[in-house]
Amino acid sequence: MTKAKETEMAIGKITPKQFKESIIKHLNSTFGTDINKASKKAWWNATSAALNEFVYDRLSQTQKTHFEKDTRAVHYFSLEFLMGRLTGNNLHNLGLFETAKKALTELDIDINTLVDEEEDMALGNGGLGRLAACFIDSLATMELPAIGYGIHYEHGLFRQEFKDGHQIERPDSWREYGNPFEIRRPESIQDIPVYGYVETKFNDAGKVVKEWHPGRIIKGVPWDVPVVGYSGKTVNVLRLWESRATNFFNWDVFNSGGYHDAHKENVESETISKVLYPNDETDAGKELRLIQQYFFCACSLKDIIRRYKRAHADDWSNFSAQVAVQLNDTHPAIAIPELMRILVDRADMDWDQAWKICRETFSYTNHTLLPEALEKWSVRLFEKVLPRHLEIIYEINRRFLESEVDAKWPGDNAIKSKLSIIEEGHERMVRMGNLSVIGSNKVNGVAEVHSALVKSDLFPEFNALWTDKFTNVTNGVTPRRWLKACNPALSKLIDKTVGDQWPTNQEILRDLDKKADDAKFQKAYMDIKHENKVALTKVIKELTDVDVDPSAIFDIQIKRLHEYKRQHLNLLHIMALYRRLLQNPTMDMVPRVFIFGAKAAPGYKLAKDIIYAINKVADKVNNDERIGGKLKVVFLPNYRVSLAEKMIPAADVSEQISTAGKEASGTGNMKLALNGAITIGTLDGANIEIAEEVGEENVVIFGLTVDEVKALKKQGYNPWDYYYGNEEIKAVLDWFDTDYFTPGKPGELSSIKNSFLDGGDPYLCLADFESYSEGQKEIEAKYKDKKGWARSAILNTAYMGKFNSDRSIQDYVDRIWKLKSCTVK
Ligand code: 26V
Repeated sequence: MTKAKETEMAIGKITPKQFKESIIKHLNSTFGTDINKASKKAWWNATSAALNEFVYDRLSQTQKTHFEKDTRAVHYFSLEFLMGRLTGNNLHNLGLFETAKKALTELDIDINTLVDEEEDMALGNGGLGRLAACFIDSLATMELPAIGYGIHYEHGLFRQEFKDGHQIERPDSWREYGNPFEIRRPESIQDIPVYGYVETKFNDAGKVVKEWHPGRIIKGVPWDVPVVGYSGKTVNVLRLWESRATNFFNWDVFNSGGYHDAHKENVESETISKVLYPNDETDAGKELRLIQQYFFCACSLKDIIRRYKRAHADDWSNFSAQVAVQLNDTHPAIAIPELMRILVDRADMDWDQAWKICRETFSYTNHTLLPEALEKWSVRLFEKVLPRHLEIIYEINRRFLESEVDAKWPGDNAIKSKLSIIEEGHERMVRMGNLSVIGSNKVNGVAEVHSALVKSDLFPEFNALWTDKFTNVTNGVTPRRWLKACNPALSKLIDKTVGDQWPTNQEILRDLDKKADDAKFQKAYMDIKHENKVALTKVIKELTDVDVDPSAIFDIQIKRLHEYKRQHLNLLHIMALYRRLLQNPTMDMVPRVFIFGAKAAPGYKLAKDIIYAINKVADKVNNDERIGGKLKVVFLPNYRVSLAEKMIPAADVSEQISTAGKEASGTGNMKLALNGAITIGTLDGANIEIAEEVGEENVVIFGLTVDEVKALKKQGYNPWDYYYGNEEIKAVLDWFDTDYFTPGKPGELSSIKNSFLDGGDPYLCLADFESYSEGQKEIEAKYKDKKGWARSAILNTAYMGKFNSDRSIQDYVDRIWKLKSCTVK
């Protein structure tokens, strides 16, 4: 019998009673407590330990099989992995959730309370990091050999609190009391050089060689987080690097009396993996961020090469056949010159051969077109931190411009300066996007429209040079976490209706369309939605002390706070509704609760002002008896994966209202639609593909298209025209200048009005307002038709198969990685 079969049987056979005994055993002998005095944390730890017995078994079996078969693998390099909680997910993926639930019930413990003990692993900012987490779930589920590589941050994304409506950032200490889902691997520590200078020498054969004399060595300690595929056959790893000082003290400095200097260097080395950087516009901490990027890429490449050499010794000829590296945005682009350095300086390979290997190894995913988000590093900083890499980048650039660019556009200096990795200007900069494109085998965007814009607007000349390099892989989300685990009631109804195979074959959900008009099924589906809303109502009360009515429309906008995502357009419409209600208190309106969740980057002033404004409007609206509870507004603090899991199943309406051309894809849009929320959205990112899949009658599309946005900007957009041209817009904007929402403090919200008018309304909120407002009326009209709404909601769940991250991964496999699955015995 195969090991896999054995484990499957062991998992299948374990009874709640045995699981219960295992929990008690761990409570006693692993955590030194007992059932009478165990704390909540101890119960959670013991349950996790019982679960890990199965995880570790499959982990070692997976590693053994991959090693024996010497499989080609993909290495997903990402500065962010927004994993969320793992207990529930791992139980579900191993098929142990119901068993554990029963075991815990016998111990008088509610499994939902227990899993709430776990801190989120919030090692990411938002969409990009959560995508990486969905992708590694899919890779393991599809039995593909894969490793995620990233940083073991001590502090993840900050915890958000509100103080009088203002965002306050607090440190996130997710592993302060330990984390049962990570294993430290001191046997695989790496030493990483930084700073210093480069010496040019001649070797014995008279060839010029470069020797880098680093100024400091940092130790990289790996932590492995098991990634359990659905059904538990393959368990891959996410390997996260923690930085440590090489020696606890620099003894020479210490002995000569420089205790503080010696200590300082240690602290600096250990600072590297201390904290995740929030998306921010400030320059603060730039040097540390560059070192973070290099640190984890260098550790990971050494780790990959060590593994490769175990099977291939010093023969590099199979390297790119065995190793695919996916760069999650440009953050890990430094891996390209690092691999060149290893091959040319250390392995003594000639440049062309090394370059060929590099280009075959790397591929790059672009996740944004926003100019301010495109990474550039000053040459000066590069020279200080990574002097040898700068030289290598110059050489990559020289060869590229002199051969490839000049061959296509002879003598065209304008094109050369545009395609150069080095940007000339008052301060010379290294363009990480250009480096990524030049050093990669494939470049992809994350939704059809975005990938088209990557080609036409961001990299048109590169696309002319290498048409085949550019491709699209539309994002997806894992239905295991984002339907099965977070919405158990709906999942059970689906199991009953179309069978339980949909978590690995989401196309099966399509069969639900047969039930879309079935009154009994509609009732069952909408009853579940109602129960989920009741559950969220309790969360809202706990977090904000606001009472909301679960029979109102739950209208949800959850995502990072950014002007391009236009939470402030949502706010304008809320204020307009409020004003309409004040003018006509008997107005016929379906009660609506507008629910927000969003963190603003700590240095992003206007984003924080928008949070404050929403909170202040919420205070006023929620306590205004004149409007009879028809309108409520709540902003839930500390939006994160585990809170998303409670909000998404309860959503009726999904707000996806970015300015067309700005949201690369979005993935929250997919999660919400999958759980039966109707999208109100612009033709942007994956919204376009969602509308295609679920059908135009099951979404509400509004606003300018990408081409219309471009045309309007070209013609000269003037927000004042809308201010003077629309009485409602004018009244709402003028409201910001009064003290209506901030009693005694007029002007506190004026920065929002100013951004729309003097600020030029860069994201065209005023231009889209009317169309948005009409779209909201359409939502309301649809909602009034109970049967029509239920039908639309069901069809959203049914037709979201395309947005399963398994499909995305299959596209990567077919178009980019050329990877084969591997059955683990
Ligand atoms: C970065 C920055 C940094 C500077 C200040 C402004 C700013 C704004 C946005 C970003 C995001 C960078 C990359 C990113 O997270 N992109 C997101 O990737 C998701 C997964 O592909 C995708 O669904 C989102 O649409 C996209 O915004």
